[in-house]
Amino acid sequence: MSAIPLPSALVNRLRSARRVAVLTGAGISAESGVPTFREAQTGLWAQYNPEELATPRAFRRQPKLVWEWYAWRQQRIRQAEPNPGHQALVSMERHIPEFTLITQNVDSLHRRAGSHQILELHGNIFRTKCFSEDRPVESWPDGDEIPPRCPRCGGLLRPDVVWFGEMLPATALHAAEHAAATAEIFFSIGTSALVYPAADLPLRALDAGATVVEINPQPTPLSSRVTFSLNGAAGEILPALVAQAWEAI
Ligand code: BJW
Repeated sequence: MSAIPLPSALVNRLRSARRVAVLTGAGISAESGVPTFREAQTGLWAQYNPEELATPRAFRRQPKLVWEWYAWRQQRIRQAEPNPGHQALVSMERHIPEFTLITQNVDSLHRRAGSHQILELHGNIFRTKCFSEDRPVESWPDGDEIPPRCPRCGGLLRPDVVWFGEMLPATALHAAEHAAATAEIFFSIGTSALVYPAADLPLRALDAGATVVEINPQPTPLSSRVTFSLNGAAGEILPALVAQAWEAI
């Protein structure tokens, strides 16, 4: 795996770096079998555009449809296991004194892999909250109604994720912005870099003078601006990078 050729300037910079921030997107979980956000849906869901389901408007109009879409995705994620890309980031965290992992993913795979410092910008698919009160709800009585109702106020329950037009969790976003503005190396991994404010983070890091590295098999709006654009799968490039930085010494 470490035979993958990587720029030696990047390997050397990573080996001596003290502050590193990493932004991940759906692409890092693709090799675990979790479909990326914008890839074609399969089966029953093929007719729906994910960007049109992940909005408060869609939930208001068709709460059952949206709840069932998330239930289907939860089931697919439960069957998935973290892959070598997630595991390489666990290893990187051990080597870097100030390491921040910022994820747009809602799938908990970084946590399941063993990463510790994780900022979840778009929430988590395994948490639930009340659509009316915007408060977390951990349990509710069994019943036939879909979605179930909030045991406190009777409002509809929804997944605790961030939909288009909604604010990101302020504490996580501020911490991510700080990490981007102070990192020596910033990685943008497996994200189409289309969704804001997450897509601003690598640009902030560039403005602050960081080395910015993109890992993606496809070009994105960020590709032409980064210091190193590594064209390939996260599950192959990240383990090779970690091996060349720390195991090959
Ligand atoms: C691999 C790989 C492998 C494959 N290895 N790579 C500024 C300008 C324009 C618009 C806006 C703006 N600021 C805000 C907006 C509006 C909006 C927005 O960004 N719209 C854009 C679409 C234009 N943003 C918002 O509404 C955000 N809220 C906000 O800004 O609040 C303030 C505000 C409110 C109202 C008005 C103005 C401001 C909220 C955004 C919430 C996003 N939520 C979602 C859903 C989460 C729940 C769920 O999962 O259902 O988050 S949308 C979806 O996109 C999901 C993802 O986290 C996110 C990013 O997607 P990601 O991860 O990049 O996935 P993909 O599928 O797009 O890409 C996968 C990539 O992997 C590809 O590039 C592949 O090539 C690659 N890949 N295999 C490495 N093996």
